[in-house]
Amino acid sequence: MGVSLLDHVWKNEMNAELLLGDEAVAWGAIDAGIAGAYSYAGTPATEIFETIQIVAPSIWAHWSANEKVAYEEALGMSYVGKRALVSMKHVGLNVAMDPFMSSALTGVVGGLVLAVGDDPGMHSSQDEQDSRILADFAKVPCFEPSNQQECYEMTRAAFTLSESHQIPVMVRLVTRLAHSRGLVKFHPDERARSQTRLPLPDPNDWTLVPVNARRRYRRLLALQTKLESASEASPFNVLHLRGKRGIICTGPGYNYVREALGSEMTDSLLRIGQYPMPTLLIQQIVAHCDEIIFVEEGYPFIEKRLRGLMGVPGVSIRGKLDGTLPFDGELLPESVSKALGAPAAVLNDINPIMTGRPPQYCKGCPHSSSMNALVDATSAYEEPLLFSDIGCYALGIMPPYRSVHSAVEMGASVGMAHGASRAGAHPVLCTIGDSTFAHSGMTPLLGAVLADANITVLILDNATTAMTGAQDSMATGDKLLEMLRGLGVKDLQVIDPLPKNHASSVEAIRKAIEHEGLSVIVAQRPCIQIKPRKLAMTLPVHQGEQ
Ligand SMILES: Cc1ncc(C[n+]2csc(CCOP(=O)(O)OP(=O)(O)O)c2C)c(N)n1
Repeated sequence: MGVSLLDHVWKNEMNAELLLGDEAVAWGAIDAGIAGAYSYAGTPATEIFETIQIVAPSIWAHWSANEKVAYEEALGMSYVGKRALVSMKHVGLNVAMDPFMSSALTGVVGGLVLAVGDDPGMHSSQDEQDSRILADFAKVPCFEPSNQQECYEMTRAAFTLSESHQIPVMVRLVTRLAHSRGLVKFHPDERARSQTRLPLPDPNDWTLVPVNARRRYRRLLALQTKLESASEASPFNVLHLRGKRGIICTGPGYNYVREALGSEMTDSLLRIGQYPMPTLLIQQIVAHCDEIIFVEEGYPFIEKRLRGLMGVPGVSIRGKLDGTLPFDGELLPESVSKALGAPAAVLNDINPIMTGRPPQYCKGCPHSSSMNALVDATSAYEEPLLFSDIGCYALGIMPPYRSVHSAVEMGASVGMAHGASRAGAHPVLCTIGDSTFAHSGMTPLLGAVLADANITVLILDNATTAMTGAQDSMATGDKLLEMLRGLGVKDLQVIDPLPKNHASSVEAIRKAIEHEGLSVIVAQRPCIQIKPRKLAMTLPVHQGEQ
């Protein structure tokens, strides 16, 4: 991510910049007057937070330990009447679901906007999810931009809606939009908002003991009609009644429809950018048409609702559920063109000159030495179990290492190792990075310490969150060793994962395996990418910004 010279030229001449979707969300939040930004890194949402960190130093923006903590910190800021943005990738919202759900009941004071980056096609994720469903599940409104300008506008609108209805609001974007650039015009009229502070709320509204929670849940339910009216009237939900074929599209799907059919489109079109779903608009297009095609990025969220169990008599409903569009992966211009019976989209013929290259450790990566030591230390055993986690080290699944047997979700390795050892497996080892350990490895380790589980935990401390672009890590160096001792770890060794230390690293791992009970080894050596990244982060600050 960076602020290019070109961006500055645009901004100076037209009060506009060429921005990534992520950057546009960040600017929308800055211009809405946030006092704080909270996040834990995760593609494709990382640059939202990083932009705020770089361009707006007066806004509180420090990485949080994980997404749940990020959400709670943002909620605390909202409680005292200031606006806050919290951003994360889709699986991060799984981690933050608990405070997210409860915050729909407490409500908010200062506007609270949750920006979520979904990753259809799994460019950089362990699964595919559609966060609109989680907004619906929590009964909170959601905005879904189609382009970078809307990323900016909708983020601002989300803050207004959040404060006027005292409810958290989601902005959902997808990788294709988060990581591509478009021209964004600014209108920074609300920035002074961060100076003002709204009055504190009634503690009874925020203390979710059953008697209060029931009352607050009824309030949330009563709010739904108002939120639906806001969607019906939203400038982001646009209906054009024309031909008897109707298209209902959302997010970048709208761009592909426009590209396939051109601006002289004869079909009826409903473009949805604000939820809860605008039922009346949907009813109108369905009553007008005898065929509806859904072009949604993600799950067939609206399509499924409309189809229900029985369908709509007299109206053919097409989309992902009948195979008109593929269920998995991203929408593509060519699949949308095909679904609409339009000429195939012209594709940039770039693929033939790009050679496929499997991911691999960087030259000199300390994880590579750790994995080599792990392989040699366990080679004498018939069936060593090598659980791992999410981070660069998961590349140990590749040859020549083959030293990763699982990478399920952040923090899973320690608990899985503990579970497997209880079933009698031996030896059981796990590898986990320093950032992942801080995110969600400490609590399972606490359980393993208390039970003295017969496992070896190898913490690969490269002093950063390398996989997502080298963000700061909270559990590194001596601090990490102190934390481990504080958690009660007794058998603790430190190794320096360099090729020249291979023999002593192997010896340390063997010793840990032979130790009856829990052993922890910390492999301490900074990621070789840290230095270039830190330089890139010192890019010039946007002119005239806070
Ligand atoms: C819940 C969740 N949040 C964020 C991510 C994105 N992510 C993948 S790995 C990772 C952390 C990697 O850091 P670390 O464990 O220190 O390993 P490294 O890459 O530095 O080797 C992050 C933030 C994710 N996959 N899941």
